Amino acid sequence: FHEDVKARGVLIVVEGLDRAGKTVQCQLLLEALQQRGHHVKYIKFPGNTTMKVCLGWVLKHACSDRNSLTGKIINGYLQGQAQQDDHSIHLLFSANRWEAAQRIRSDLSNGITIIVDRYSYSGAVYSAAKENPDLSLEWAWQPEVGLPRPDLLLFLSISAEETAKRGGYGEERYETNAMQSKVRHLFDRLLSMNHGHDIHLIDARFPVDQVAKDILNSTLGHLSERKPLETFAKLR
Ligand code: 2DT
Repeated sequence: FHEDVKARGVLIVVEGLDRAGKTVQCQLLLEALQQRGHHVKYIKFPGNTTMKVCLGWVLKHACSDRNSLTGKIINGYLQGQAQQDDHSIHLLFSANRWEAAQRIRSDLSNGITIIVDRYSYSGAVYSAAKENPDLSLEWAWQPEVGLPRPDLLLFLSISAEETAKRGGYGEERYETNAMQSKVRHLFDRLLSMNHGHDIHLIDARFPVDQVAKDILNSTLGHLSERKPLETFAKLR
């Protein structure tokens, strides 16, 4: 007896430094997949921040709860309006993902593919980049263990120097050269520890259209995902 189970959606995460082009590329990927008849959603973490890029588009498509408790606190922190202990804010960023986890699972099981703009990888590396001696990358990863693990991680690869050339950073807490260089280094370390993961490095120095093409090519091969959704494990 062969039950005709509806294929689940695919969990796609887009990561990279500030100004690597994540949000624009998420938008282009969403449109390209929709044109091919896929049911696709876009979500972004943290769920409640000032949307600098294509504001209207993000507001229309983002389904994460912009008024969640953690979202509001995170927003105030990123804008420099409130100070937070490094560990405490770290756990709130993680809680912001846990708030969405059930929704992600149910959407995927209903056949909806989800494009996620930043996820646990940003969560771990931005906190570890603060170089607080009590907040290692391993410590920072721990609260992510058990969250849905993406089927595909698209890492928009670009150096901190090159992102700086894309225009002055805004007002947000982490938008400095020194911070971005540490973040880049830690992304490399974290990705190298995620053994067995389907990571695609996308050269984000190219023009938008070229990057979009590379992303679509990397994605198309993953759209018939049928293995069960996995969860994040401890770092090895
Ligand atoms: P955007 O500029 O993409 O809105 O990101 N960050 C993000 C963390 O420190 N921890 C996290 O868990 C996540 C998802 C990266 C806002 C900033 O928040 C940082 C940049």
